[in-house]
Amino acid sequence: MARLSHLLAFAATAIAREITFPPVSGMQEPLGATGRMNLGMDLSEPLYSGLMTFGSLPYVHCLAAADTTVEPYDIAIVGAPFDTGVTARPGARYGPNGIRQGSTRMHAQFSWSVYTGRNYFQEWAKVVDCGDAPLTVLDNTIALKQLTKTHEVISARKGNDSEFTVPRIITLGGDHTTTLPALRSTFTHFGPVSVIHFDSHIDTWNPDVLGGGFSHYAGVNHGTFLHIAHEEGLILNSSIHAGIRAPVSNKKYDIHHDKSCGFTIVKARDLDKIGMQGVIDALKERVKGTKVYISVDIDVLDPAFAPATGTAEVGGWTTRELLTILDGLSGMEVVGADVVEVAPIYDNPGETTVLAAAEVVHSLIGLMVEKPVKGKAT
Ligand SMILES: *[C@@H]1O[C@H](CO)[C@@H](O)[C@H](O)[C@H]1NC(C)=O
Ligand SMILES: *[C@@H]1O[C@H](CO)[C@@H](O)[C@H](O)[C@H]1NC(C)=O
Ligand SMILES: [Mn+2]
Repeated sequence: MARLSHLLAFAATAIAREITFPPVSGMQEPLGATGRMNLGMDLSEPLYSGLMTFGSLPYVHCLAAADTTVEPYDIAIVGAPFDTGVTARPGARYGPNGIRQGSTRMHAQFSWSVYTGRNYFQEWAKVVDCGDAPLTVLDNTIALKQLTKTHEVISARKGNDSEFTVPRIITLGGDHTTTLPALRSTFTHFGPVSVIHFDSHIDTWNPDVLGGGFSHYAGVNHGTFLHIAHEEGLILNSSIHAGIRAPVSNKKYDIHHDKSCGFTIVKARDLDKIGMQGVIDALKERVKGTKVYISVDIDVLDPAFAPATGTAEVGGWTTRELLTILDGLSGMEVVGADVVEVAPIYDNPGETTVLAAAEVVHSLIGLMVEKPVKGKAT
């Protein structure tokens, strides 16, 4: 009993203990060299609070009605929530906001690279988030037209820079079908492009092979869009895949057909032989002298690094390897880019996939900032 009363007495003192916070006036000295932190209460720049945009970039209503004045921008992020063109697990319609969620720790004021010493958010380009394209889930034909129109509208707005007047777009997918409207848009402003296609699958399948061949509608999907882009004359025969490892459906035909669509292949395990610099050199050599579209299917990463995707294939690259290869492409004329096939519902509590996808987007922004490109306005 004596013991118990002892304990109770101890508990009483513990409860009575008060934590005294310093007075708020103690925060009134400038904390940062810029004085930005004055009062410790600068509420103007949210970090994982407020309405979510990619990297807390300013939101611009890029799709506003034609007679509305929209503030100019140079690089636009736009979401393409579409996943009804998949042949395996669906879920990429939630990719755009998943990638934004993965970017919440990224901030324009806090993005100085320890590798390059640069902060791509604070150079010549005004980078904005346009939100998502409104796409119907009930009819792919209509949805892809809506996305084509979205790209048309966003790329036809004024650049903030007076010299490089055609804004470039980075699309957050969406399944890989969403790259087709993006390529139609780059064709309008920049002509045919070489595609650097990071993926575990070739995605040049003939619609008659992948899609059953029973309707045109079925033939337009996330495994055939590069065939269609080739057919429409949107891409050059100096295109290249990187990270390929998934099996093909026909021993000879698929690979032969892939070549005729303008592609060569760096396979996933080529990295073990030629190293990251070897891969970078192969990509640079292939697209030399042309304008480039970079499409990153997140399934290029091993499922250990990107489990949240529709058609996962083991034996892929690590996040660090992919980022090193992407950053190694600096100096290219990148006229459009995307990160696709992010299906957040399969992610883990550590948000492995969306964190990787957001950093890939950051690298793509970097490539665009490093090399401004002149396009033709419409
Ligand atoms: C946009 O253009 C204006 C006028 O040229 C310039 O002062 C401003 O710095 C630009 N904004 C960004 C974010 O680059
Ligand atoms: C690519 O196309 C160009 C122009 O049509 C042609 O001259 C060239 O031989 C082609 N290259 C390959 C590798 O097919
Ligand atoms: Mn793909």
